[in-house]
This record gives sequence, C-alpha cells and structure tokens, in this order.
Amino acid sequence: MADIAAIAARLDDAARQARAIPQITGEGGELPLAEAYAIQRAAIDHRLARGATLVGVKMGFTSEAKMAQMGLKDQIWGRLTSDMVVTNGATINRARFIHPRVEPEVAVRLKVPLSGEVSREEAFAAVDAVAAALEIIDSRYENFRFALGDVVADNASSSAFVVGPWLSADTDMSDVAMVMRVDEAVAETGTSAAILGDPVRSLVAAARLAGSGGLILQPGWTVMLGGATAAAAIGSARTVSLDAGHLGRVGFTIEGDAA
Ligand code: OOG
Ligand code: MG
Repeated sequence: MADIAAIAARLDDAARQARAIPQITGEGGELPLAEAYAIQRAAIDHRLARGATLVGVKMGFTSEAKMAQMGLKDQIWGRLTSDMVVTNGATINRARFIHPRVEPEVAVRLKVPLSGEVSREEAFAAVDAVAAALEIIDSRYENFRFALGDVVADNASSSAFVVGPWLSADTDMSDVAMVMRVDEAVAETGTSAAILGDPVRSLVAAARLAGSGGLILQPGWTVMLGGATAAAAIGSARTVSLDAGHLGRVGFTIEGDAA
C-alpha cells in the first residue's frame, strides 16, 4: 500500500513550488486506482486547508486526441479548486507553472446536484450554463510523463482554467468548431464533438466517476468536460486564445519567467 499522506504532500509541494518530481510508479512500482484517487483527495485537502474551496471537477482523456497524445485510454477525473480559477482575459505569472500546456474545452455550470448513474436528459437538466474554456495542465512529474495511477494522484494534471462568457443552458455544445491560438499562431483546431462524440456524455461520465469517488457534483460548480484536441505546450508563450464560434472566445496572457 502506498504512503498516501506522504505522496499527497509531495505532490502538493511540487505544485506549490512549481518543481517537478519523479513519477510515483517510476521504478516498476504500481499504484492502484483506488489509492491514486485517495492521494488526489489528500493532496487537494492541503489546498482546502489553506483556504481554497472546491469549485468543480474536470474530466480527462475524453477525446481520442488526448488519449493518443498521452498514451492512456481510461477517462479520469480531478477536482477543481478556487485557486485554479483564472478570469477570462487575465494575465497569469509563468512562475506558477512547471511545463504548462493548454487545451480547448467546453465547460458547464450546474444548477442542481448531480451524482451517480444519470441519463443524458438528467445531465442536460442539471446544466445552468455552457461556455468555451481553456484548461492549463501542468503535470507535476518530470518530462510530463506518467502512468494512469500517477496522473490520477496528480489531480489529472490540473493547474488552472479559464471559462469564457456563460451562455444559456440550451446553447448547442455538441459540434462546435474550435480554433486555439498560441502567440497568434493556430496551435490546434477541432470540434467539441471530439469530446466523447458529444460533450454531454462527459458530464454523464463525470457524475458517475466522481460519484463512485464519493463526490456529488454541486449546484454552482463548473465541470470541465475535457480537451477537444491534443494539448499545446505554452512554456514560453505569451498569449493564448480560443475561438469557439457561437460558444464565444476565451483567452489569457502570460507574463514573467519560469521559476
Ligand atoms: C492529463 C489531463 C487530461 C484532458 O482534458 O484530457 C485532460 C494530462 O494530459 O496531463 O485534462
Ligand atoms: Mg483537460
């Protein structure tokens, strides 16, 4: 059995100091998913103890492009905390990240609790608003390399997220063209349909997976439904934007140097 508290503290320190650590499973070790999720929870508890609050969850590996990029096939989920929120258009400091990457995503805000096995209709009925979003992932592991247990323990690489203007719940999010630019150049293009064929399926999966981890998705929470394309490295970038057609635009600026 892994030393859950010790690994959680190491991951939390790595995130706070923006310094990479070796993979947990590095030397042929194993990390069963139940233990990995226990580490995730314990690491997030450190953030909560410092005053952050839970503001939602994120899904990972919900598109073929992401699965292919990282060589993993199972959907995973992580917790979103208030200290990860970046306002649309804001400037963030490069020093807070190790080797950041960005992904074009769709986000929903919930209006009622959602948990366990829910139908597509129940998932839709729980949605309060829909938005285009960008997720900044920043694996705490050296070289952004990990096995499934590692990345689950590391809260699905989650580091920061930016949500565009919230639109009404009936806004069609099923097949929206997305163009993500890094320093004005097109870095990735895709469609929201790449997210499990329809992003609402990712919300259904989020309710089930978080529910099996004992977490009920709460009204007011944001659910990041997963990257529609591969992630783009932004280690030396200054501007990032996403144009998502009728879902609108979202972006941010980076200043300063790596720590
Ligand atoms: C894990 C996080 C994956 C997504 O949207 O698929 C993820 C990683 O690729 O480091 O956030
Ligand atoms: Mg993501």
